[in-house]
Amino acid sequence: MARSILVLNGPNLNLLGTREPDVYGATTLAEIIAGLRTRASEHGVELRDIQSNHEGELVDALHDARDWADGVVFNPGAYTHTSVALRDAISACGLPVVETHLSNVHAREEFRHTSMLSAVCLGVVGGFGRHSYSLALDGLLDHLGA
Ligand code: CA2
Repeated sequence: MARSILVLNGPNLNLLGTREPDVYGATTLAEIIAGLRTRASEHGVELRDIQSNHEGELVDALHDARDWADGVVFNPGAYTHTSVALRDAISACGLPVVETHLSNVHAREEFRHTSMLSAVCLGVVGGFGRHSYSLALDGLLDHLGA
């Protein structure tokens, strides 16, 4: 059966490529998603993407993904450091989730050094800019045997 992957992005990531290119790069989210979709299709994998600035919508997206996705590449943005609700949703959905960050959060402010989510994720990728997403996708595809 064909595999499907959700690429989920949290708050402010819709601004990628338009502001703070020194921190987050000059590539837009749409360009990142297009590259991931091409890579996924080479493996016969369908890729859907959702971006939301709202914690509850991200929770809903994880719940809905139970019905159709085999895994999730997830950049939770700042909710990484605060959200028990997203941690519970990741646990509850039972899907392999790769926590993905553009920046190396451990090289930044101390409040970014803690993730509420890493312990319930399959793995964590960060620090490679837009390439973090393709590394996360590759890891997930390998995990799924796709
Ligand atoms: O490095 C990452 O991917 C982060 O998840 C990005 C979050 C930050 O709060 C996390 O600590 C690490 C922030 C996303 C903000 O995205 C912007 C993009 C362009 C311009 C401004 C913000």
